[in-house]
Amino acid sequence: MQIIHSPRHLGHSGHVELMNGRVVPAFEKPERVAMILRAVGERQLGPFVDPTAHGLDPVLKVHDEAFIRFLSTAWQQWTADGRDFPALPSFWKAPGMRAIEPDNIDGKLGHFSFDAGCCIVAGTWDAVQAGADIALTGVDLIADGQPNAFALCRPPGHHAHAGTMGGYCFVNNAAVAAQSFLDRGAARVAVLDVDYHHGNGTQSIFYDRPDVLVCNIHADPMQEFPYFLGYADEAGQGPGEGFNANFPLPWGADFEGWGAALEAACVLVADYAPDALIVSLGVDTYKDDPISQFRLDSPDYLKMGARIAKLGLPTLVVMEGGYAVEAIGINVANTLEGLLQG
Ligand code: SP5
Ligand code: ZN
Repeated sequence: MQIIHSPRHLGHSGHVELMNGRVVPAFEKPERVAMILRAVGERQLGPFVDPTAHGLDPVLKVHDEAFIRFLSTAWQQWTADGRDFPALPSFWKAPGMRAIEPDNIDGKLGHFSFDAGCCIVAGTWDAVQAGADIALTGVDLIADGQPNAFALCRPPGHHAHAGTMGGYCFVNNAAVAAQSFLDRGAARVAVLDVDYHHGNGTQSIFYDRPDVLVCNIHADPMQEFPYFLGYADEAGQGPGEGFNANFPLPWGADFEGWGAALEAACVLVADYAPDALIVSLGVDTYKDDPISQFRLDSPDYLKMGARIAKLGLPTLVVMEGGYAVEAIGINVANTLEGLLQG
């Protein structure tokens, strides 16, 4: 399986997040990629491939222009105000306020975010652009005939909406890839999001469209981030009705409960008969993940990969979350191995 990655993610480092009322070192850190590279290398799941530059046009097909302009200039504006430390939002608009993009950088940070999980540093925008190129290169490989590919994106993407960052995510790599498959001739694309957290951004981007089926298996938002999306009754709207499916599970879910949800999601994907499948792969479902409450164990990821392989679809795996750095490599490698061996 071709594994697409870039060292440019390293520029997004040394950042912080707001967690349980405190500013702490970000859980989403560069070591995650190092550990994944080491594990997939040792298991010889490669070859490794560099991304090719695709520019911003494919990103702008799913994201608002003003949001992308903000991302590309935020660090410059933050430092122009004399701040030489990482940028975090601390103000948000409530319902009843106006959806205006203020001139002030603190106003912009609030306008374009839904939490204080998306810290911006000097190298963030370059890392984000590299991530989108990694996903788009994966689409190219599959469109050119590869049966599958692994886009080792960092930072992750599935919480990013068309015009909003959050949950460590800036550009929605999986959504950019799904749109690119369509633009390259696919009639239908399915996204199967197995990250512990609901992929609110991906759901939102495709919510009123029938050409992308979005299935999410995740912690119940009644208990867990992102809290305000990801409930079982969200089925899509307008022409998109019936093309969104959520499988919220309680804290403590192990592979028995989780695997049953995967089975149900796979049936939906198979019935949809897409031309390509995108797996938003977060391994924060792991039992020792520091911010999550599911109980999957490392061998379960082999079963996960094997079940997805049984769909027999061209499959692009896009990296999302997973914060137990010591196990992230094994868990990702197991998923890919399961996928390869069926
Ligand atoms: C891509 C991805 O996995 N993003 C996740 C962002 C989660 N951010 C909020 C997590 C809140 C967790 N609260 C529990 C604290 C445990 N000490
Ligand atoms: Zn997650």
